[in-house]
Order: sequence, then structure tokens, then C-alpha cells
Amino acid sequence: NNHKSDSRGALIVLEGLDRSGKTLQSRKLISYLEGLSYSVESWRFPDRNTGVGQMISSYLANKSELDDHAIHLLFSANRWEKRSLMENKLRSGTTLIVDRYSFSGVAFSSAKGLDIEWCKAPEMGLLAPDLVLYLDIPPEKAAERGGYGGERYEQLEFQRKVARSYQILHDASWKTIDACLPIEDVEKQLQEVVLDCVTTCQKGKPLSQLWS
Ligand code: FDM
Repeated sequence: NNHKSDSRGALIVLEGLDRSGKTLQSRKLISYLEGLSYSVESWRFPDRNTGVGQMISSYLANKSELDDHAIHLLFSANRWEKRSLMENKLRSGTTLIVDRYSFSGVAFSSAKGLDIEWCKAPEMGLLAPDLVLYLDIPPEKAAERGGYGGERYEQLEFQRKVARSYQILHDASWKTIDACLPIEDVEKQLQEVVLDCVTTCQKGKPLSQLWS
């Protein structure tokens, strides 16, 4: 790789309901980009390995109770504590494939009834993704895939509300992929847009911040 000083990795985020295939597809994207000799890392939020992440994990497992606002801010803090590492990785040329980000934060909390602008505020100043990939699946279809784990949000009625929140957040810059298509078709569509994004960032597209 021939690094100009402003060449950088891409920040690519996968969003979607539980069971939409984000984790599988991010794994596939990693091997695809590695196969093309790009430097790439797989990230996910919440990052359960930090102290804040352990509080979140215990909340999701129903082992602790927290006020809706408090848990929202913890999810946000969990992204803030990774922000500088994220920026360093990107500037050093590593592409990050991130399973969930601020959009999950806003979609899930606003699905509980919290004000959407209030939910967005603590995300301001985090790095803006270069590409948001939305794996679109009706909540009923996702539920049919089975394997909802028993964590706090994994219930059909709540997932319906999350889907509605995602629709409100959705803007023209997102790339929506029909997650009901066969795995290989989803994979192909993702590869195309991701490669295009990685190339643009390599040419020096400036980093920007949420919400822009
Ligand atoms: N979630 C995830 C939130 O409520 N807010 C957030 O900011 C993030 C990143 O946590 F139900 C929810 C979404 C999901 C749960 O996610 C854990 P994973 O992908 O199942 O680990």
C-alpha cells in the first residue's frame, strides 16, 4: 500500500435488527478485504471488554436494572472510550468494519420512548461512518430465523419499535440491503459498495463527525 499522508482506512458500519445477519456479513467482509490485502479490523458495539462494557453486558443479560437514560449514556460512553483508538486506526490506514454504532444507540433507546434529539446529543463529535450498511429485514422474518438469545431487547414487539426508529433515522447516505436475500447475494452487494468506499477513503476523503 502506497500511503499518502491523507490516505486512510474507512469507517464502515453495519446496522439492522437482531438476526438480520450483521455479524455473519461483517465476518465475510473482513475475509474479503483481507483477501485483497487491505488492513482491516472487525469491531463491535457494545464493546463488552471494558468496564463500561461489562455494566452494559450485565444490563442486557437482565442481571442489573438501570434507568433508560443512564443505560443510553453508558452505550454512548462505550463508543467515546474507543474514539481515539478508532481515529488512530483509521489514520494509520486500517479499515474498520463495525457491527452496530450510534444508530443502534438512538434506535433502541428511542424505541423505549426517549426523545430522539436527546438520544442523538451524546453521539455528537464521534467519528461519522463513511458508509452505513442497513441490513433490512421485517421483524417477523427475523424472529422466524430463531435463536433470539433471551437478552433484554430480543422480543418481537420491541424489535418492531426498533425497526420504526431505524426508519426515522435512515437517510439518503445509508445503503439498504435486502437481508432476506440469500446470504451470497447480500455478500456480493456488500462487497461492491464496501470496495468503492475503501477506495475513496484511500484517496484521502476527510474524516468527519456525527451528525453530518
Ligand atoms: N444496543 C446496542 C443499544 O441498545 N444501544 C447501543 O448503542 C448499541 C451499540 O444492545 F440489542 C443494543 C442492541 C442489541 C444489544 O447488541 C446488544 P449485540 O449486537 O447483540 O451485541
